[in-house]
Formats: sequence, C-alpha cells, structure tokens
Amino acid sequence: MDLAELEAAINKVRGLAKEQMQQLEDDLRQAKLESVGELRRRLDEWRVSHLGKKSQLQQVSRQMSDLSKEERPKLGSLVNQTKAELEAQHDRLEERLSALFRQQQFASETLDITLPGRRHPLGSVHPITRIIGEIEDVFLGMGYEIVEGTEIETDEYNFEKLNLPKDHPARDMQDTFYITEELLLRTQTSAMQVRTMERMKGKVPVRVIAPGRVYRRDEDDATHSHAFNQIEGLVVDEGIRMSDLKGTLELFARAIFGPDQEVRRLPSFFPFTEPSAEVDVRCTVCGGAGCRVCKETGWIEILGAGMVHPNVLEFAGYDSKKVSGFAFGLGPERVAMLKYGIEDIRLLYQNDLRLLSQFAR
Ligand code: 2NM
Repeated sequence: MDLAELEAAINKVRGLAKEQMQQLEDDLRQAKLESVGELRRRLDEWRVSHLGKKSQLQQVSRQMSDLSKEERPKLGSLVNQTKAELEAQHDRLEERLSALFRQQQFASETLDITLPGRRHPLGSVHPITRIIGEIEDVFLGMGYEIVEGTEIETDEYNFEKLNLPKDHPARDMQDTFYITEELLLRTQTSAMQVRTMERMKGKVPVRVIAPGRVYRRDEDDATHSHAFNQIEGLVVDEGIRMSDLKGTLELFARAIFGPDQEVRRLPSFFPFTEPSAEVDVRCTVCGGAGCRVCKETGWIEILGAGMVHPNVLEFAGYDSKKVSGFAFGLGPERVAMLKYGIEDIRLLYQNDLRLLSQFAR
C-alpha cells in the first residue's frame, strides 16, 4: 500500500473508533449505577480493538517499512497523533467510569448512623446461682472457707462417717440413687465436711461451707426436686455451743431476708447432730395465711442444724471430749423461692426466659 492508502486506512479506523466511543459516551450518560461493570467491559474491548497489538492502527504502522524515507515520518506522525487521540478519549471515559463506580460504591455502602443499633440480648445470673453467691458472701464474711466436692460419693462418706450405718432406719429418710453398692449420687454435701475434718488432722478451728448439687429419689412437685442444691456449714472448735449456732443462723437469716423476717426454731432430728433443730421462716408467698408453697402451715423450713454428733467428730479424727461443733444444711432453692416469691420449685429448673429475665440487671 502506498502512503495515501495507509493514511486512508488510519482515518477510517480513527472514524470507527470515534463513532464507537461516541456510542459509549451516550450510553454512559444514561447509565444506571448497576451498569458500570458492563460499560467497563465495553471500554476495555474498545481499547483492545483500537489500541491493542492486533489493532488496525498497529497493523498499518507495521507497513511503514514499505514507504520511502520521506514518507515514513508523515505516516509516523499520523499514527502517533491518532494513538494519542484515542488514548486521550479512552482515559477520559475511564475517568468518568471510575467516578460513577465510586458513586455506586458509596451508594451501596452508605450507613445510616442515625439508625438505632441492634440489641444483643444479655444473659443474667440464674436466681439460684445468685442466692448461692449471696449466702456464700454472708459466710465468707464470718470467716468461713468454701469447699466443693463431686456429685458422686461413696456410701462411706455420704452415710457411714455421718453416723448412718447401713442398717440405720434414717437412711430411708433420704432415698438414694445408687450407682453401685458403694457409689451413689450424694444426698447431701456433708461428705465434704467429713473430708475437711480429716484433712485438718484434729486441728481447730474448722469453719467451712460446702455448696453443691445433691440428689434424692423424690417425686418432683411444687416444693421438691430429685436434683437440688444444698449449702452445708460446719464449725468445729473448742467450746462451741448451741448458742453459737443460734447466733450464726440468726445473722444468716437477717442478712438474707432482712431484719423484719419472722424466724422460728423447732427441735428436729438428724443422725449426724444431737441436739438438732430446724429453722423456719414466715411464708412470703402467702404472708403466713397458708398456701401451696408452705403446705398451708404459714411457715417454710429453710434449714436443718444441730450440734455435731460425737460419733461424727470421732470418725473424722477429733477428740469429742476436747472439741465440739455445730453444722447446718440449707436449701438455696427454698431461699430463692421465699425471697423472690416463686411458687413452684420447678420454675427454677425450666429456664423460661419469662422468669429469668426478671433477674436481669
Ligand atoms: C443438715 C442438718 C444438720 C450437717 C452435719 C454435717 C457434719 F458433717 F458436720 F456432720 N454437715 N452438715 C447437717 C446438720 C446438715 O442438713 C439439713
């Protein structure tokens, strides 16, 4: 091809490119934000076909070697000028597309900072856990130590060392879940009191409370559960008397229920204490008039206690002529029911949010 033909070819390509660019610009003007990607693709195709290695313009400039020395610069400058022109067009459109793309990004990422935040529901401390903590605090304040054991115990620690030999009739009082002849689910946390005394090797003072879950083969009803919590306390020292027990329990009742709560003491019986007593508080559910919770008596037993039986002290390595002790066992569920007016113990195990949310802070 001669110079004129090559120039004509370039001008044709240039015209075509310009025409297509015009179309792109028109489309861009009407473009919705979503079509930015599509326009980008078309612009890229345009660039490849008009400025790429296989473009017409490139092919024409490769034929420059066919021309004479005088003609070459002429075609060269036309090629360069066309290239510059097309590149400028490309860059201008690219710039506008980028602006549109940013606009699209902003639109999709816009945050309305005036919207209220999502609320994440917070859990709360279970009322039983809360009561156990409060009771623990009362006794920690009196210098007690907290000891915890396992829910599986031996017959020896759960019964024998507590003055309950195998044929003892009081074993019927607490129907037991046996695992084997010797292993059982503890019916009380007293085993930990025994272990603590043994660990002390005859030394005093002993001041411990043992909180934990215990098991009895009871029928579940409004006031009974086969799996419930207990906190047992034990004090052993020289000269411990019934009045120490009385004062301790009075302080406990006042700390948990307030100064106005009516409390009464009745004689009772436990194989591991002698003498034994129970502590009742006025039923807060009915105010003493009688209801399902207090079994129409107006009182609820929250606690059993007594002076540690000499046999128990001796079994654990103490000289019962030199030291004495008191012990008590109380039920956190009973305390929680009373304090919060919960009528059915089963409500404490169902984890119904309507109940639990009332204890949220
Ligand atoms: C109760 C009532 C009375 C008790 C006794 C002992 C131990 F190990 F010292 F002998 N710990 N807890 C006790 C005494 C528990 O629960 C109603």
